[in-house]
Amino acid sequence: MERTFAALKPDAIKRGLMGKILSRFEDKGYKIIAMKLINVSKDLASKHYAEHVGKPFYDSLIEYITSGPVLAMILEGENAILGVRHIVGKTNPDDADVGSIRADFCTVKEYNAVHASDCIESAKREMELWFSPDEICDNYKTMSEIVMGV
Ligand code: FUP
Repeated sequence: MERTFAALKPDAIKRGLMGKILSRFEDKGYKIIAMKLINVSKDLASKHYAEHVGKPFYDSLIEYITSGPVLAMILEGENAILGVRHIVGKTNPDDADVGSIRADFCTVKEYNAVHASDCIESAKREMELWFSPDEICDNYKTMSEIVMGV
């Protein structure tokens, strides 16, 4: 079992896509064990995107991620880090596979609706950055887990 961090960015919230995007994660079978709708501070935004400091798109990226609420979450499941990245699709919607969120809902990389951790280290760092341990609700079983007696 793996855990990963994902976030629906302000364009997804403003376009009313929360339900549609979340259903893709739920339909795949990932368990949502933490979630919150938050206004991202400049401090959190700069920590989250620290790897992009100095790049030409950095300032607009920070402006965008702080421009409205973000729905942050932790998803759990088998190979969740890679699996969620596949569902999300490549950074540029033009390169994303049809059927992925970014291909199906987005047209430009600057507004690509969703963030998902890209590796084990990023997932750990981002989960710890966005959530405190008491915000994690891993004390429930999904219906599949109950039926399978897990
Ligand atoms: P991803 O892991 O797919 O979210 O992509 P990156 O970490 O490379 O980039 C983070 C965000 O920066 C992207 F979601 C969109 C933005 N970005 C740009 O605006 N322009 C670029 O050339 C590259 C990324």
